[in-house]
Amino acid sequence: MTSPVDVAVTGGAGQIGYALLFRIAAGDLLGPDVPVRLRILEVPQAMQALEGVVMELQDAALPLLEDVETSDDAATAFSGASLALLVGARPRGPGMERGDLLAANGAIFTEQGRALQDAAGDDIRIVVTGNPANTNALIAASAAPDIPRERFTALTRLDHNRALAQLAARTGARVADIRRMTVWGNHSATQVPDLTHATVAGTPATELVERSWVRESFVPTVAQRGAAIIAARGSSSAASAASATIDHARDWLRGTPEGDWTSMSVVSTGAYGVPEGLVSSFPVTCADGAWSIVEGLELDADVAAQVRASVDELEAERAQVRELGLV
Ligand code: NAX
Repeated sequence: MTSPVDVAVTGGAGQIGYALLFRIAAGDLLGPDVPVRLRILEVPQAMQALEGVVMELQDAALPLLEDVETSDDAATAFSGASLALLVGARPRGPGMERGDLLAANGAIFTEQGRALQDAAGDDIRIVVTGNPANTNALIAASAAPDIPRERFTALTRLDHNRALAQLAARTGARVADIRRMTVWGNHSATQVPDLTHATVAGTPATELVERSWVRESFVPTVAQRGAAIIAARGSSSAASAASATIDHARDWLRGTPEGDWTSMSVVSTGAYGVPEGLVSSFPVTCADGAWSIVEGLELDADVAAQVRASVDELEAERAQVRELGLV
């Protein structure tokens, strides 16, 4: 057994939190030999519900779970954390404009960025799941100038996993046979699921599926999947979002498999013409706790145009939060 790792999770009383905390405590993120201490942040009005979740975590008697601490104070929750999964966010309420949503979340992610800088461990790595995830990550990073930029990431792994599932279903392959799927851009309806570099059991995906299917079915199905889940389930994706958050953090910490890559929203280095500093989704490989963007891919003309549109949206979001003085 190695020493325990402190993992902070925000929004622990929410529906993603309910799935995520148990998966972490079961060892799905850090591995079967690494004990975990959970540090959960919630808003004061959700602390009672969170106590119920903590009772259930105790009742699961999970051998790797060393300790659970809860707090409604960000610096207390993030104290000594090596990993922070920022799930809690302000949802869009009735009559709320996008600008109001950015402002409400801006306040949350500014405060949490500062608290991470003040209290988290030197090895802190941050995954933002709470929406608008990419811009929330940008805001948190701006509030924590002493934490290296590359430690702030946002979740597009759910979109990546949805793309894998759609291609597997279309080709009759197993998800495990697919390599090199990519999601570019923003975690929003403008996201760009891209199978042009993917292989299915070693065969290029483009040889197995029609271009018309990609354009008319694959891309819109993946991009609209969140809305389809809400329509069917009456509430938004939760277990799959938790699972993707685990996949993202696990691959970052423990590495992507040889010959494959994943999709993560990371601070742009200027690759593929994405303006430096924007938090955008790219194909990345991970090793030794660090990610690197897969460089040098040829972008299909359709994909390149869609990536430009998604990146334009990210730039517009950045301009809005700049106006609000958040970055
Ligand atoms: P819920 O509303 O069920 O839970 C959110 C929880 O966060 C609540 O318990 C709330 O009290 C808490 N919270 C709010 N502000 C907080 C703060 N300042 N500090 C700590 N906790 C706070 O939402 P849930 O379905 O769990 O979704 C959470 C977030 O994930 C939402 O922003 C949602 O839009 C986003 N998603 C992101 C996805 C992605 O792929 N990036 C996919 C799934 C999901 O839609």
